[in-house]
Amino acid sequence: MALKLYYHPFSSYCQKALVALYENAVPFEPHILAGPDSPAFRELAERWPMKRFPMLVDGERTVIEASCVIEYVGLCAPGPVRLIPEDPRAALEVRMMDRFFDNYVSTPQQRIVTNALRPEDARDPYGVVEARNMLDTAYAWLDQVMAHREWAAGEHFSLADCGAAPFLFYADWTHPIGDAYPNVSAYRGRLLERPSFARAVNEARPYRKLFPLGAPDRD
Ligand SMILES: N[C@@H](CCC(=O)N[C@@H](CS)C(=O)NCC(=O)O)C(=O)O
Repeated sequence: MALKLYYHPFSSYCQKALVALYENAVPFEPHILAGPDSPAFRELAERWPMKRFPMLVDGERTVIEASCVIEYVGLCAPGPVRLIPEDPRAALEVRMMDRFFDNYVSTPQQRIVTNALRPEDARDPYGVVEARNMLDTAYAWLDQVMAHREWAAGEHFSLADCGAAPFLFYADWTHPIGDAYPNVSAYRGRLLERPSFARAVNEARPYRKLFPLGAPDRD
């Protein structure tokens, strides 16, 4: 039975899962979340009341959270690119970097974007300042880590890079990395050249007008 992925091509967490699927050419049935009235969205809401995506369905089993979707795909459709190393200590480094990108790059980036989508009188400028400070701290920390690494957890592309790719992509649009963090910029460039992520970026191109801060004319 085919794996069903409920997703939107422009969503960063969905791209995280897509990169993993594309890395190993895992076949799946696409269920595009084309707005809250679409059949795919209704099914998402039935299976997962938080209505967050991506969501993977394998027969009776529902898998939520992009990291868990990637772990699940690695178990049920393992391919040549092993996204979570077999060695538990190496796997811990991968999961630690995966948490870093979710919590300290994606979370503040989404906070800034969500704020821009709110009505003017419900905005939270202090929250945006906090989010921008967190991104600066994250970039500075990551710049030191990436000084000696090709990929987030070392020499092999992993789960952590699946999330880093879309999160740094959109973080740079939201709060530019600039020249201050050359190792982060170079890493973002390597991620953009990775065929799995390049494919996800291309598939999302038609939706750039949805970016509330205005998508820059690059990438
Ligand atoms: N912790 C979730 C986060 C998923 C998430 O926030 N997805 C966004 C799209 S990038 C979403 O569902 N947004 C819709 C909403 O917030 O209602 C994961 O790791 O998958």
